[in-house]
Amino acid sequence: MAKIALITGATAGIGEACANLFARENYNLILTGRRLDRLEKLAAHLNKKYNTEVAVCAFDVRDREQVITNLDNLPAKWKKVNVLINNAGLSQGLDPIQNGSLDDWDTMIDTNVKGLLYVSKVVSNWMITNGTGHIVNIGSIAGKEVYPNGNVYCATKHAVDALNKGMRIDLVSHGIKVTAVHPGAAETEFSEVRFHGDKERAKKVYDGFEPLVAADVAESIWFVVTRPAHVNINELTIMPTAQASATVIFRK
Ligand code: NDP
Ligand code: 8X3
Repeated sequence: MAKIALITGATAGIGEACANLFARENYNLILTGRRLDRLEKLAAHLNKKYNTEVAVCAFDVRDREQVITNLDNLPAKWKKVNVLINNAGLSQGLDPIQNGSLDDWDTMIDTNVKGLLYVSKVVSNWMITNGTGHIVNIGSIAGKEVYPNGNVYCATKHAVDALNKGMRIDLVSHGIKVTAVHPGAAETEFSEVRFHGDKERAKKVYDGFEPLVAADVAESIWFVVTRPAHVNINELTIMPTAQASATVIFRK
Protein backbone atom coordinates (compact mmCIF):
# COMPACT_ATOMS: atom_id res chain seq x y z
CA MET A 1 0.00 0.00 0.00
CA ALA A 2 1.35 3.44 -0.90
CA LYS A 3 2.40 5.66 1.96
CA ILE A 4 0.65 8.99 2.52
CA ALA A 5 2.17 12.43 3.08
CA LEU A 6 0.18 15.49 4.13
CA ILE A 7 1.91 18.66 2.95
CA THR A 8 0.79 22.10 4.11
CA GLY A 9 1.54 25.02 1.82
CA ALA A 10 1.71 22.84 -1.28
CA THR A 11 0.66 25.59 -3.71
CA ALA A 12 4.18 27.00 -4.13
CA GLY A 13 7.85 26.78 -3.28
CA ILE A 14 9.10 24.11 -0.90
CA GLY A 15 5.69 22.49 -0.38
CA GLU A 16 5.10 22.13 -4.11
CA ALA A 17 8.62 20.71 -4.56
CA CYS A 18 7.91 18.17 -1.81
CA ALA A 19 4.66 17.19 -3.55
CA ASN A 20 6.56 16.51 -6.76
CA LEU A 21 9.31 14.54 -5.05
CA PHE A 22 7.06 12.45 -2.80
CA ALA A 23 4.74 11.68 -5.72
CA ARG A 24 7.70 10.54 -7.80
CA GLU A 25 8.62 8.25 -4.91
CA ASN A 26 5.14 6.68 -4.96
CA TYR A 27 3.53 8.46 -2.03
CA ASN A 28 -0.12 9.41 -2.18
CA LEU A 29 -0.68 12.98 -1.05
CA ILE A 30 -2.97 15.26 0.91
CA LEU A 31 -2.18 18.71 -0.45
CA THR A 32 -3.24 21.82 1.42
CA GLY A 33 -3.00 25.58 0.93
CA ARG A 34 -5.44 28.42 0.35
CA ARG A 35 -5.22 28.61 -3.46
CA LEU A 36 -7.56 25.82 -4.57
CA ASP A 37 -6.88 26.36 -8.28
CA ARG A 38 -3.17 25.67 -7.79
CA LEU A 39 -3.85 22.60 -5.64
CA GLU A 40 -6.19 21.17 -8.27
CA LYS A 41 -3.72 21.83 -11.08
CA LEU A 42 -0.89 20.19 -9.14
CA ALA A 43 -3.07 17.21 -8.23
CA ALA A 44 -4.04 16.65 -11.87
CA HIS A 45 -0.39 16.94 -12.95
CA LEU A 46 0.84 14.43 -10.34
CA ASN A 47 -1.97 12.04 -11.07
CA LYS A 48 -1.17 12.10 -14.78
CA LYS A 49 2.62 11.89 -14.37
CA TYR A 50 2.92 9.41 -11.48
CA ASN A 51 -0.58 8.00 -11.05
CA THR A 52 -0.57 9.63 -7.60
CA GLU A 53 -3.80 9.62 -5.62
CA VAL A 54 -4.28 13.13 -4.26
CA ALA A 55 -6.75 14.56 -1.76
CA VAL A 56 -6.97 18.31 -2.21
CA CYS A 57 -7.87 20.17 0.94
CA ALA A 58 -8.03 23.98 0.66
CA PHE A 59 -8.02 25.87 3.93
CA ASP A 60 -6.35 28.71 5.77
CA VAL A 61 -4.17 27.27 8.54
CA ARG A 62 -4.93 30.37 10.67
CA ASP A 63 -8.58 29.37 10.93
CA ARG A 64 -8.83 26.58 13.47
CA GLU A 65 -12.40 25.62 12.50
CA GLN A 66 -11.40 25.32 8.83
CA VAL A 67 -8.38 23.22 9.75
CA ILE A 68 -10.27 20.84 12.00
CA THR A 69 -13.35 20.51 9.76
CA ASN A 70 -11.39 19.95 6.56
CA LEU A 71 -9.09 17.37 8.09
CA ASP A 72 -11.85 15.61 10.09
CA ASN A 73 -13.93 15.33 6.91
CA LEU A 74 -11.28 13.38 5.03
CA PRO A 75 -12.25 9.73 4.43
CA ALA A 76 -10.71 7.29 6.92
CA LYS A 77 -8.18 5.90 4.42
CA TRP A 78 -6.50 9.33 4.23
CA LYS A 79 -6.01 9.44 7.99
CA LYS A 80 -3.31 6.78 7.72
CA VAL A 81 -0.83 9.59 7.21
CA ASN A 82 2.80 8.47 7.40
CA VAL A 83 4.45 11.88 6.98
CA LEU A 84 3.19 15.34 7.90
CA ILE A 85 5.21 18.21 6.43
CA ASN A 86 4.37 21.36 8.38
CA ASN A 87 5.55 23.76 5.70
CA ALA A 88 2.89 26.50 5.34
CA GLY A 89 4.45 29.71 6.52
CA LEU A 90 5.52 33.18 5.60
CA SER A 91 7.31 36.33 6.51
CA GLN A 92 5.63 39.71 6.12
CA GLY A 93 7.60 42.91 6.49
CA LEU A 94 11.22 43.52 7.44
CA ASP A 95 11.15 46.50 9.77
CA PRO A 96 12.57 47.45 13.14
CA ILE A 97 10.30 46.53 16.02
CA GLN A 98 9.21 50.14 16.60
CA ASN A 99 7.92 50.41 13.02
CA GLY A 100 6.44 46.93 12.65
CA SER A 101 2.94 46.38 11.30
CA LEU A 102 0.58 44.79 13.82
CA ASP A 103 -1.26 43.09 10.98
CA ASP A 104 1.97 41.56 9.65
CA TRP A 105 2.83 40.34 13.15
CA ASP A 106 -0.58 38.74 13.61
CA THR A 107 -0.34 37.07 10.20
CA MET A 108 3.08 35.58 10.92
CA ILE A 109 2.25 34.39 14.43
CA ASP A 110 -1.14 33.00 13.39
CA THR A 111 0.28 31.17 10.36
CA ASN A 112 3.72 30.01 11.43
CA VAL A 113 2.92 29.10 15.02
CA LYS A 114 -0.82 28.69 15.57
CA GLY A 115 -1.50 27.18 12.13
CA LEU A 116 1.27 24.64 12.60
CA LEU A 117 -0.19 23.76 16.00
CA TYR A 118 -3.76 23.29 14.73
CA VAL A 119 -2.65 20.92 11.97
CA SER A 120 -0.24 19.07 14.26
CA LYS A 121 -2.87 18.44 16.91
CA VAL A 122 -5.24 16.76 14.46
CA VAL A 123 -2.63 14.76 12.59
CA SER A 124 -0.60 13.67 15.64
CA ASN A 125 -3.77 12.06 17.00
CA TRP A 126 -4.20 10.15 13.73
CA MET A 127 -0.58 9.03 14.02
CA ILE A 128 -1.08 7.92 17.62
CA THR A 129 -4.03 5.80 16.49
CA ASN A 130 -1.90 4.38 13.66
CA GLY A 131 1.04 3.76 16.03
CA THR A 132 3.50 5.35 13.62
CA GLY A 133 4.29 8.59 11.78
CA HIS A 134 6.83 11.29 11.10
CA ILE A 135 6.27 15.02 11.54
CA VAL A 136 8.66 17.30 9.67
CA ASN A 137 8.50 20.92 10.81
CA ILE A 138 9.91 23.49 8.41
CA GLY A 139 11.74 25.99 10.56
CA SER A 140 14.43 28.32 9.25
CA ILE A 141 17.87 29.69 9.91
CA ALA A 142 15.67 32.46 11.38
CA GLY A 143 14.76 29.96 14.10
CA LYS A 144 18.40 29.50 14.99
CA GLU A 145 19.62 33.09 14.72
CA VAL A 146 18.09 36.56 14.96
CA TYR A 147 18.95 39.21 12.37
CA PRO A 148 18.23 42.94 12.08
CA ASN A 149 14.52 43.64 11.43
CA GLY A 150 13.74 39.92 11.54
CA ASN A 151 12.27 40.25 15.05
CA VAL A 152 8.78 38.70 14.78
CA TYR A 153 9.51 36.30 11.90
CA CYS A 154 12.56 35.06 13.83
CA ALA A 155 10.42 34.71 16.96
CA THR A 156 7.89 32.55 15.09
CA LYS A 157 10.64 30.31 13.74
CA HIS A 158 12.26 30.06 17.19
CA ALA A 159 8.81 28.94 18.34
CA VAL A 160 8.79 26.26 15.62
CA ASP A 161 12.21 25.13 16.87
CA ALA A 162 10.86 24.85 20.44
CA LEU A 163 7.69 23.08 19.28
CA ASN A 164 9.79 20.65 17.28
CA LYS A 165 11.63 19.69 20.46
CA GLY A 166 8.44 19.62 22.54
CA MET A 167 6.54 17.47 20.04
CA ARG A 168 9.39 14.97 19.95
CA ILE A 169 9.29 14.61 23.74
CA ASP A 170 5.50 14.26 23.85
CA LEU A 171 5.24 11.80 20.95
CA VAL A 172 8.31 9.61 21.49
CA SER A 173 6.38 6.94 23.40
CA HIS A 174 3.96 6.65 20.45
CA GLY A 175 6.72 5.77 17.99
CA ILE A 176 6.34 9.06 16.14
CA LYS A 177 9.44 10.75 14.72
CA VAL A 178 9.75 14.53 14.81
CA THR A 179 12.29 16.47 12.76
CA ALA A 180 12.92 20.11 11.94
CA VAL A 181 14.41 21.16 8.61
CA HIS A 182 15.87 24.67 8.80
CA PRO A 183 16.66 26.23 5.41
CA GLY A 184 18.68 29.34 4.70
CA ALA A 185 17.87 31.52 1.69
CA ALA A 186 15.74 29.64 -0.84
CA GLU A 187 14.37 31.44 -3.89
CA THR A 188 10.61 30.87 -3.87
CA GLU A 189 7.64 33.21 -3.50
CA PHE A 190 8.90 33.82 0.05
CA SER A 191 10.62 37.20 -0.50
CA GLU A 192 7.80 38.49 -2.69
CA VAL A 193 5.38 37.75 0.14
CA ARG A 194 7.79 39.28 2.69
CA PHE A 195 7.89 42.52 0.66
CA HIS A 196 4.14 42.59 0.02
CA GLY A 197 4.40 41.79 -3.69
CA ASP A 198 7.40 44.03 -4.49
CA LYS A 199 9.05 41.76 -7.08
CA GLU A 200 12.06 44.05 -7.66
CA ARG A 201 12.96 44.17 -3.99
CA ALA A 202 12.41 40.43 -3.67
CA LYS A 203 14.74 39.68 -6.57
CA LYS A 204 17.55 41.74 -4.99
CA VAL A 205 17.65 39.36 -2.01
CA TYR A 206 19.29 36.77 -4.28
CA ASP A 207 21.65 39.12 -6.14
CA GLY A 208 25.23 37.93 -6.54
CA PHE A 209 24.95 34.45 -5.07
CA GLU A 210 23.26 31.15 -5.81
CA PRO A 211 20.43 30.58 -3.35
CA LEU A 212 18.82 27.24 -2.60
CA VAL A 213 15.92 26.24 -4.80
CA ALA A 214 12.82 24.59 -3.41
CA ALA A 215 13.91 21.18 -4.75
CA ASP A 216 17.11 21.34 -2.66
CA VAL A 217 15.03 21.64 0.50
CA ALA A 218 12.62 18.94 -0.65
CA GLU A 219 15.55 16.57 -1.11
CA SER A 220 16.72 17.19 2.46
CA ILE A 221 13.19 16.48 3.68
CA TRP A 222 13.19 13.28 1.66
CA PHE A 223 16.53 12.35 3.28
CA VAL A 224 15.18 12.74 6.82
CA VAL A 225 12.03 10.71 6.15
CA THR A 226 13.91 7.84 4.52
CA ARG A 227 16.25 6.98 7.42
CA PRO A 228 15.86 3.50 8.92
CA ALA A 229 13.05 3.02 11.44
CA HIS A 230 15.41 3.24 14.43
CA VAL A 231 17.03 6.50 13.27
CA ASN A 232 15.62 10.02 13.71
CA ILE A 233 17.24 13.21 12.47
CA ASN A 234 16.30 15.74 15.16
CA GLU A 235 17.09 18.71 12.98
CA LEU A 236 18.84 19.55 9.77
CA THR A 237 20.05 22.98 8.67
CA ILE A 238 20.47 23.43 4.93
CA MET A 239 22.13 26.56 3.56
CA PRO A 240 23.33 27.87 0.21
CA THR A 241 27.09 27.37 0.01
CA ALA A 242 27.52 31.15 -0.22
CA GLN A 243 25.53 31.73 3.00
CA ALA A 244 27.58 31.17 6.17
CA SER A 245 24.97 32.44 8.64
CA ALA A 246 21.68 34.31 8.59
CA THR A 247 23.52 37.56 7.85
CA VAL A 248 26.77 36.51 6.17
CA ILE A 249 26.26 35.97 2.45
CA PHE A 250 29.20 36.08 0.08
CA ARG A 251 28.01 37.99 -2.99
CA LYS A 252 30.10 38.30 -6.13
P1 NDP B 1 6.26 30.25 -0.61
O1 NDP B 1 5.74 31.63 -0.37
O2 NDP B 1 6.75 29.91 -1.96
O3 NDP B 1 5.18 29.18 -0.13
C1 NDP B 1 4.49 29.33 1.07
C2 NDP B 1 3.35 28.34 1.15
O4 NDP B 1 2.68 28.53 2.41
C3 NDP B 1 2.34 28.53 0.05
O5 NDP B 1 1.96 27.28 -0.45
C4 NDP B 1 1.16 29.18 0.76
O6 NDP B 1 -0.06 28.76 0.19
C5 NDP B 1 1.28 28.60 2.16
N1 NDP B 1 0.60 29.44 3.13
C6 NDP B 1 0.95 30.69 3.53
N2 NDP B 1 0.03 31.18 4.38
C7 NDP B 1 -0.92 30.21 4.51
C8 NDP B 1 -2.13 30.13 5.22
N3 NDP B 1 -2.56 31.12 6.02
N4 NDP B 1 -2.86 29.00 5.14
C9 NDP B 1 -2.44 27.98 4.37
N5 NDP B 1 -1.31 27.99 3.66
C10 NDP B 1 -0.56 29.11 3.73
O7 NDP B 1 7.44 30.09 0.46
P2 NDP B 1 8.45 28.88 0.78
O8 NDP B 1 8.13 27.69 -0.01
O9 NDP B 1 9.80 29.43 0.71
O10 NDP B 1 8.11 28.67 2.33
C11 NDP B 1 7.74 27.43 2.87
C12 NDP B 1 8.21 27.37 4.32
O11 NDP B 1 9.63 27.46 4.32
C13 NDP B 1 7.72 28.52 5.20
O12 NDP B 1 7.40 28.00 6.47
C14 NDP B 1 8.93 29.44 5.28
O13 NDP B 1 8.93 30.21 6.47
C15 NDP B 1 10.05 28.42 5.28
N6 NDP B 1 11.35 28.92 4.89
C16 NDP B 1 11.57 29.51 3.69
C17 NDP B 1 12.83 29.96 3.34
C18 NDP B 1 13.12 30.68 2.09
O14 NDP B 1 14.17 31.35 2.00
N7 NDP B 1 12.27 30.59 1.07
C19 NDP B 1 13.96 29.74 4.24
C20 NDP B 1 13.62 29.14 5.49
C21 NDP B 1 12.37 28.72 5.79
P3 NDP B 1 -1.30 29.70 -0.14
O15 NDP B 1 -0.78 31.10 -0.33
O16 NDP B 1 -1.90 29.11 -1.36
O17 NDP B 1 -2.17 29.56 1.05
C1 8X3 C 1 13.75 32.39 5.48
C2 8X3 C 1 15.21 32.65 5.51
O1 8X3 C 1 17.02 34.29 6.30
O2 8X3 C 1 15.04 35.21 5.21
O3 8X3 C 1 13.30 31.80 6.65
O4 8X3 C 1 14.90 34.35 7.44
S1 8X3 C 1 15.54 34.21 6.15
